[in-house]
Amino acid sequence: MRTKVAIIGAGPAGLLLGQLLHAYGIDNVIVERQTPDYVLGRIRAGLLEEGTVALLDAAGAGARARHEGLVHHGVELAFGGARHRIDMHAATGKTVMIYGQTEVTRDLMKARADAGLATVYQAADVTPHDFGSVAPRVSYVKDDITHEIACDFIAGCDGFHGVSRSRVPASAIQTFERVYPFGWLGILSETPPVSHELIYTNHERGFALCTMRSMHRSRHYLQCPLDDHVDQWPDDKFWDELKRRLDRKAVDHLVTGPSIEKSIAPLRSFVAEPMRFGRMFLAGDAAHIVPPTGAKGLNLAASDVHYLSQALREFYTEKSAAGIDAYSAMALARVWKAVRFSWWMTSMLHKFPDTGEFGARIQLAELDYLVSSKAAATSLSENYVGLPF
Ligand code: RFL
Ligand code: PHB
Repeated sequence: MRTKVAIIGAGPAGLLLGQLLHAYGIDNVIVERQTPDYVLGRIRAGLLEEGTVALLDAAGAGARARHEGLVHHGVELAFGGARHRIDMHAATGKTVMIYGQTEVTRDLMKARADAGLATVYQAADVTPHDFGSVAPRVSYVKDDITHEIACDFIAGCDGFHGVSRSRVPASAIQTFERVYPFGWLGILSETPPVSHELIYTNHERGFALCTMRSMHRSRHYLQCPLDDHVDQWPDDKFWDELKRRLDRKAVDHLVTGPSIEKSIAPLRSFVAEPMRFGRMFLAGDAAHIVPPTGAKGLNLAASDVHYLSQALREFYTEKSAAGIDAYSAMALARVWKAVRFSWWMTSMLHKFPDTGEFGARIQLAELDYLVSSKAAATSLSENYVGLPF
C-alpha cells in the first residue's frame, strides 16, 4: 500500500489529522492497535477550547458538538468552604465547551467512514521505519500477515505509550518530566451536575472536581493516593468522600447514583523535544502529557494537529518545506505554556504530602488573590479558554 501520510493511532489526534489532511486533498491511512469500541470506551477529556471546536468544524465533524455541547462562560473555584466564580467570558470574550472525548472520537470516526478513508484497526506490531530517509514506511501485522505502507511522512499520534517516540534514537530526543505524588479517581454517573459550571475544589482532605458530560450525566474526580485501586472505592465511599470535600451548597445540590465507569489516572507532566525526526512527526500525547487539572491534553493534541496539517498542506500545495521545518518549534511554544498552566493549576489545587501547612497557606493566599484581582483572574481565564494558535 502507498499513501502520502501514514498516521499511527486513531485517537483524537490521529483522527483529526486524517480529516484535516483529507480536506486539503492529502491522502492518508490510519493504523490503530485497538478496536473502534475499545478506543470509544476510554472515558477521558470533557472540555474543549473554542479553537478545538473550530478545528472539528474544519474537519467536517463539528455539527453534533455545536448542537449538543454545553457552552460555559465561567468556572468556579472553591476553597475555605466558599465558592467563587471566575467569569472567563467577561475577561476574554471566549467560552469553553463541555463535550466528551468519546463523542469527539465518535464524530471523527463517522466523518472518516463517511469519506471512505482507510483505517486499519487491530493492527499489531505497528512499526515506523526509515523516517531519516525520504522514503519512510510503516509495517504492521493483521490476521497473521505482515503489511507495509510506503509513504512520504509518518505522523506518530499513538499516545504516551505508543511506538513512534520509542523508535527515535535516544541521542536525538530530550525528555522533561514531573510525576505528581497522587492520582485522580474519576466516576461517571447518570445524575444531573451539581452546578451548571465546573467546580474545582481545594480542600485539606484533597482536591475534588465536579464536571459533567451533559445535563443528566456527571463526572466527578477526587485526588487519591497513587497506589489506590478502584476496588477500594465502592460508590458509597466515593460519594461520602466527595461530600466531605465540597462546600455546603454543592453538597445540597449533589445527586448521587450508581457509577457507570470508575477509573484512577496518575498525574504527570512530560514533554519530548523535538517533535519532528526527519520525516516522522509526533503529535498529541505521543509528544507530551499534562495533568488533567487544566483540561489541556486533548486541546493540545488539537493544536499540534492544526500546525502539522498546515505544514503538510504547505508542503504539498506550495511545494515549501518551511512549515514542516517550523512545526516542532511552533508546537512546542504552545505546549510549554499549557504544561506550565496545568502544573500551576495542579500545584494550587491539590494537597501535597511534602509542603505541609506552609504550602497549604500559600495555596489559599494564591486562590484568594485569584478571585480578588482582575489581573490574576484574567490570566487564569486566558489560559483556561486556550491561548491562540
Ligand atoms: P490517545 O487518545 O492516547 O490516542 C492514541 C491512540 O494510539 C493508539 N496506539 C497505537 N496504535 C498503533 N500502534 C501502537 N503501537 C499504538 N499505541 C497506541 C491507541 O490505542 C490510541 O487509540 O492520544 P491523542 O490522540 O494524542 O489524544 C490525547 C488525549 O486522549 C488526552 O490528551 C486527553 O484525554 C487528556 N485529558 C483531557 N484533555 C483535555 O483537553 N480536556 C480534559 O478535560 C481532559 N481530561 C484527560 C482528562 C485525560 C485523563 N486521563 C485518563 C489521562 C481527564 C483524564 C482523567
Ligand atoms: C472532565 O470533564 O472530565 C474534565 C474537565 C475539566 C478538567 C478535567 C477533566 O480540568
